[in-house]
Amino acid sequence: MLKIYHVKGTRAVRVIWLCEELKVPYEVQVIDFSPDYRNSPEWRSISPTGKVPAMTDGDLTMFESGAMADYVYEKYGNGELGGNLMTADGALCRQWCWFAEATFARPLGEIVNHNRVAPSGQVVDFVIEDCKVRAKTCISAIEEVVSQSDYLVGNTFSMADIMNGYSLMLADNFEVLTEEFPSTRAYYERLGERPGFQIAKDAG
Ligand SMILES: N[C@@H](CCC(=O)N[C@@H](CS)C(=O)NCC(=O)O)C(=O)O
Repeated sequence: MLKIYHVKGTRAVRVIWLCEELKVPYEVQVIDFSPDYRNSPEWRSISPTGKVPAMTDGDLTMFESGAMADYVYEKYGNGELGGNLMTADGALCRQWCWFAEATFARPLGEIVNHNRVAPSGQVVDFVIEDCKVRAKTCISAIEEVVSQSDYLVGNTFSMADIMNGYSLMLADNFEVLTEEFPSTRAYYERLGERPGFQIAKDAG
């Protein structure tokens, strides 16, 4: 069975949510998020940079939430929620999946990291503001699409919505998902009604 190493609110939400949508059995192993544990040889043997999430499936051990989602989809998805990469819809789905982590989550993660590593009193407002501007550019890209369709790839819910739903959750937490983006807010609320997202957000 899939084992998803998790800490509440981390990118493991994506993988748990996908498993819920696809009805793939999984177990959640909550780990200690302290720097000490994440630097330990035990955790580094599973996740070499000490980050969360990670996942095992039998002898296979993986890190990177997007790769885990791809694996779950390819192995257990029966073509649901991702389509065929060699079709336009399948290609756009992968485009939005990569966008969610490589482009959209990046400035949001930098806000977390900067707040965490800057010595007390030395958080640089400009850095935070710049990250917020970059995140808003990403939300504008989403806004353009979801003002015309229910989901990121037409009107069919897909893995792209799971990957970006988590990034929007971070954006909402950082108050970057503002009233400037009414269609994205409505889209995010639509995603929030899905039981799989609720279960994944509450897990851990
Ligand atoms: N690209 C990685 C990012 C993993 C990541 O940054 N995870 C965060 C939690 S959501 C983390 O472990 N942060 C602690 C750190 O960076 O030291 C993925 O998608 O899995």
